[in-house]
Amino acid sequence: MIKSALQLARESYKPKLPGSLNGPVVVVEGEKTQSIADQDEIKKMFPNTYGMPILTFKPGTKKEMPPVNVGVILSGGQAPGGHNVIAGLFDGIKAINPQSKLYGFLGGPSGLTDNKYIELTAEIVNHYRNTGGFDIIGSGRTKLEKKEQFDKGRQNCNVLGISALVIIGGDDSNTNACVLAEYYREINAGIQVVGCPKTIDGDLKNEMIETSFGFDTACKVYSELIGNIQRDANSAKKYWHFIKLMGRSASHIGLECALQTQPNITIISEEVETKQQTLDDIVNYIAGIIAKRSENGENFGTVLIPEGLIEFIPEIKILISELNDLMAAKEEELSQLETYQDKRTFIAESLSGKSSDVYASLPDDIANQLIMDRDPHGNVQVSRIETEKLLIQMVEHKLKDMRKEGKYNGKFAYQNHFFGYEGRCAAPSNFDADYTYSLGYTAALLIREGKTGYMSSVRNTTASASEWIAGGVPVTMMMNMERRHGEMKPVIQKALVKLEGAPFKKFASQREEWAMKTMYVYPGPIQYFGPSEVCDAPTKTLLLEKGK
Ligand code: FBP
Repeated sequence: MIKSALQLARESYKPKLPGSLNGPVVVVEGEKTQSIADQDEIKKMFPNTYGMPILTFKPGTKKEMPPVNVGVILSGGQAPGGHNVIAGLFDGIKAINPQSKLYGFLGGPSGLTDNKYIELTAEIVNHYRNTGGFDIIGSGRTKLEKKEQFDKGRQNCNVLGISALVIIGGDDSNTNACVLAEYYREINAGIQVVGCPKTIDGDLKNEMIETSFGFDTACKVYSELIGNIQRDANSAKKYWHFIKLMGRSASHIGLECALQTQPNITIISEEVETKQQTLDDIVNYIAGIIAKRSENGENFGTVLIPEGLIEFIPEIKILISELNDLMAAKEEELSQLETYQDKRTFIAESLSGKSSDVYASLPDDIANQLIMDRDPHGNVQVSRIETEKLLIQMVEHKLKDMRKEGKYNGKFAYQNHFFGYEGRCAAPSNFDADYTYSLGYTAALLIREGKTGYMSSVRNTTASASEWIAGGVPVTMMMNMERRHGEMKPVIQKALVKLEGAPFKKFASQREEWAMKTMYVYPGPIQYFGPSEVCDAPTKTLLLEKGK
């Protein structure tokens, strides 16, 4: 592989570890825990892993330990820093005993059940330190949830002498990791399971998990791009740029990018849902700002749109839920219809009156995108729905009407963009490089202590790395019961944007000014070498959440 000069320079970067991990450590057990809600039900479902204490590590004396064989799995969407979790884990288990081995299951969770793996040697791991991507072993979205899969996984681990698995994933993958941990405990399989919080979407976080890895880098990449577009918009003064940003459900990415770049308009899905705003309300809001800016001769601007928005608009949320049920119930019939038009007609006839009207009102592209296959977790693949184009079309219509009524006299020319895949495999920022290496190293320590059903956790991340606190959080602590595919299930609660939280409040207090005045910020590219205030700063979201 030919490496760029930056990659070569980056290879020698030594990620920082929490101060307490720079030498031998002992584990400290905190208070017993309980789930955030539905305690009785969750306790009953996880009799072996419920209620365990929060763990931290403090300096101690070195223990002689036998070697340990560990398997690692990357699950779900790519997020910058995955390779460093593996590097930290590798270094951590070698520190336990140099004879320890790390196996990487290939292509995501299916690698475990299909017995597809490689041994991750020092040579391989060194090649990937501080790089973006998940290509070291690949990732996948197969769900690990059935007993047969668990049993196959156990057999495959037994052959390799694997006594611990580290699953690097988002809320769904970590929920499944916890179910696996519980099952292996119940049957005395002798395999521990430890999770790591990953997702660029930033929606796997809580009191004990300050942020998911990858969010920092991805937001910095998108903010650089948004800043560049804003500078172009402010130079040419002729386009409105509609920019859709990844984030399957939560709008954390959109909010963070707004805080970093101060665009004219940002839609936050959680606000749309709370205020029960319709598609028309959103269109009127955008068109209103466009018209007002045009009065000052400013026929340009930026609009940030979270990719999950479509599922938060009340009438479309109901439509999607009906579509999900309908597509599951009529799978056979639908598969026999060849064209989208046939499928569309069939669906429109089968929906309830209100949803049928909403579906009929959508442009063909969007109507077709809404009936594309769901992902393995049953979710609509929002990255394939062109919400930004839908809004452009509707805003254009609205402006035409406003012009007829004498309420608009500007020029409306637009460009559309979607930023998602551009950021997911970027070289991790220093924050993500350090954070992920620390998460991997901490996972190795949890394994050394015989722990299972825990998520690796590194806290106090707005302080300098030497003050970070490494430990483990029982996954059951983050769970509640939610309806999934018609059934109540124990799941890790997804962290959506809180309207009463400091990041949203800060944004809400400034958005009107950003809308009318052109106050763009141009963050520029991620810096890896240079002054700490330029290279190491965490996201604004994290700083605001920590009161900084
Ligand atoms: P994870 O939750 O698995 O980390 O993935 C998040 C994400 O990047 C979303 O932002 C996006 O909607 C989705 O993955 C895209 O999925 P795919 O990679 O399957 O196209």
